[in-house]
Amino acid sequence: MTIFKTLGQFIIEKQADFPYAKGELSRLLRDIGIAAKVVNREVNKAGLVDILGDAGQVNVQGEGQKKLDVYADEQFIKALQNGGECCVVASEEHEFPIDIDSEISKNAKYIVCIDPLDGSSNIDVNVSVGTIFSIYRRDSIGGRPTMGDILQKGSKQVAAGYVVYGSSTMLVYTTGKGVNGFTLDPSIGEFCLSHPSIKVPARGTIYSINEGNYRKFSSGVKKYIKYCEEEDAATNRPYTSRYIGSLVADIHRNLLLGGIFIYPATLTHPNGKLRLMYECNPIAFIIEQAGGKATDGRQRILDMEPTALHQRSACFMGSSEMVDKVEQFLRSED
Ligand code: AHM
Ligand code: MG
Repeated sequence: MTIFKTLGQFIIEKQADFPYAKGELSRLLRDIGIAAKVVNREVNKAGLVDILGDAGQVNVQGEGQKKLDVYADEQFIKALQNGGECCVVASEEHEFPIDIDSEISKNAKYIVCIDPLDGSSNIDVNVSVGTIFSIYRRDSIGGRPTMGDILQKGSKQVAAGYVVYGSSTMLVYTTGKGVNGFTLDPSIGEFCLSHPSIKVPARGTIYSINEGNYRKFSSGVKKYIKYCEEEDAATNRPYTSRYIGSLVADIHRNLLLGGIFIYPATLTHPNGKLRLMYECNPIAFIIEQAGGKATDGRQRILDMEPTALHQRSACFMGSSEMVDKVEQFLRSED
């Protein structure tokens, strides 16, 4: 019988790698893993129980919330509140950060930014969705954490990860020492190490972009798409176009196979669509830790100075040579 290493065992084993090895970050990651299992259970039942469809509310982004958006948001917040290691949660679903000011969390040092259910427009049609999380350590000492504690650059993340609720459910995370992936074994209810030390190939043959927006792209992005479509045996072109419309699923595929994911600025979304704090930054941290590259077309995403919780950024992420190439086309616009 093959013995798998569980997420819990792996986290404890790696605890000594953390800069502050007191077990707090390990417990926080464990709490996120538990909430992911609860959300996974509900996502899996979708269609059988009354959990599909709209919740009838609109979130801060002006997007209609799905029932599962609301459910996932509640589960992650509850797990972080009960765990005691997190002092504040910033969620896509809430305009303002949620201050966790309780007896058990009074010395908590960690801040979690989360997109509880990413790609939720795909839920009703049984396409993969995900959770994305980003973890910071608070800078200030004493009192309640401030907005400045939350709005840290992506390079200051101490951990980040995503869960993809797909044909199998996986949790992939980094603490700045490489990227590891765990697959949920439903028979034992545990995430088990299945993808150790994930590395994204330096070049791939997949490009992922919503080409329906083609007319709204800049000339550099249009030229890069044309480049992807051209025939060239030396670079294996034409590349394959793959776009699910669930960031986590698109990134997960390109991380494993090699490829580029692009959500550029468009005429209607001049800063792109994806949110810096809980979509771009955590994914950029993972991509870089896997040896890839993540920029907004010019600047490293992890170096961007955040100014607002729900701010957006363009993103070009994945295999390093592919990101270099698209940046060449973008520079030619200048
Ligand atoms: P969400 O967080 O509201 O689900 O939106 C983010 C999603 C990403 O998962 C995905 O990459 C993107 O929106 C797709 O957008 P579009 O439909 O414009 O291509
Ligand atoms: Mg999202």
